[in-house]
Amino acid sequence: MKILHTADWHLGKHLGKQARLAEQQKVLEEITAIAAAEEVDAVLIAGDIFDTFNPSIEATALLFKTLKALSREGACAVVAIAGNHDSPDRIQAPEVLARECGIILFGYPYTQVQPFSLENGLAVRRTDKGFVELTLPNSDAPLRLIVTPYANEQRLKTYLEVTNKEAPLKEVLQSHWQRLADQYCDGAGVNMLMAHLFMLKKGETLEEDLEEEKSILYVGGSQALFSEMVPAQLHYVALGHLHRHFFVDQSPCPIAYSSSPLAYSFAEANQQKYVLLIEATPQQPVTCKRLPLKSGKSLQRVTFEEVEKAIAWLEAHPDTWVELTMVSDTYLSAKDRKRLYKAHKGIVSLVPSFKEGVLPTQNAWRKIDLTKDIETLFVDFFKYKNEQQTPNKPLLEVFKEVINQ
Ligand SMILES: [Mn+2]
Repeated sequence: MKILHTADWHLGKHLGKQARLAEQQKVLEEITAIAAAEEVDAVLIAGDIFDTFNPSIEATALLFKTLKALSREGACAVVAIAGNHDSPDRIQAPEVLARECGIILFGYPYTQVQPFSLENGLAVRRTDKGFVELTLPNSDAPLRLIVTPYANEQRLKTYLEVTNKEAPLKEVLQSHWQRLADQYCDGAGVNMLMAHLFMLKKGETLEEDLEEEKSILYVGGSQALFSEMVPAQLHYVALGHLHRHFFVDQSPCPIAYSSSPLAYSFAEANQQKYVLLIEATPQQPVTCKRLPLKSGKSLQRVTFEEVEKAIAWLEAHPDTWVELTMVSDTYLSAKDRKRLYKAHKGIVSLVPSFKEGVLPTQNAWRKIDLTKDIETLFVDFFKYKNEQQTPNKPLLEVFKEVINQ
């Protein structure tokens, strides 16, 4: 059987103030075309489907349209799980309608879907909390999926009914996965795990991106888990969370991050994005093919001293997102700012920087005015940390709530 693995779509995500929905639509069409051309039997979407808990109608419509297209009228099973950016309820709510198309949605690690079968032969026969066994129309062997959407440590332990709250998350998840694997994953089928979490090979660390990814790695106490926790019965582990493609380990089976379909921050500017195509047969090692994605604008960080040279570069590279740094020994005039913005529609941020010697350091220039009220300071900090994106209303409400306590 053929399985397509993708993750981290982040539908509705902005880069600074710039919307990416048009690019997202294009790249999802590209992924849908690949899935159709390869006639895959199942598509696994490993979390962070939306970028926020309250996605727009446009982002939601794009998701539903894409899931429907991927399912090819039920010829292909589509399984999607919630990531840390998703509202689990929102991901799971359309489940009853989705299953009519062979689409299965998991909001929580303890979600148990109801068995069903479609006329063409696609069926869910055995289910458990965080587990589903699929019968696929064009495959003799069943596909067993252990499914772990994102949840923070406390919730995960509550869901899994762990009585010892001090037990390390690693042990809790490992025994949960092992129990499901021992109960359902025998040699008669293809057995996989899909999860939204941070996993590494023991003894290895992330080589790069750490600064940019730190915020998503440690939020909610979801510390790194290790590949040694993966049950030996599995053929493949489809991960989401980190936006760069890599194989975490080849043991006990290939364990991979597929990558996000688009570069979503300047730290990802030079990453080739992929979907992964897995061919699997019971009791055989899988083969994994990386299929590079071509859609999406490139992201470029550039630095200039002269406004004229910057404008010439901008005009020569219209189809990119740009972080432009202008180095000068004086402030950038309003007139020059206007000319730069006029020369290019994709400037995400324009960073004024002083020549060395003019001011001691850039940090000195970026002085924080502590006379401002706490909410303004929070907004400034949030923008600084999130590429100039302003915090949304729900987040501000939570912030106020916390401050008031
Ligand atoms: Mn994530």
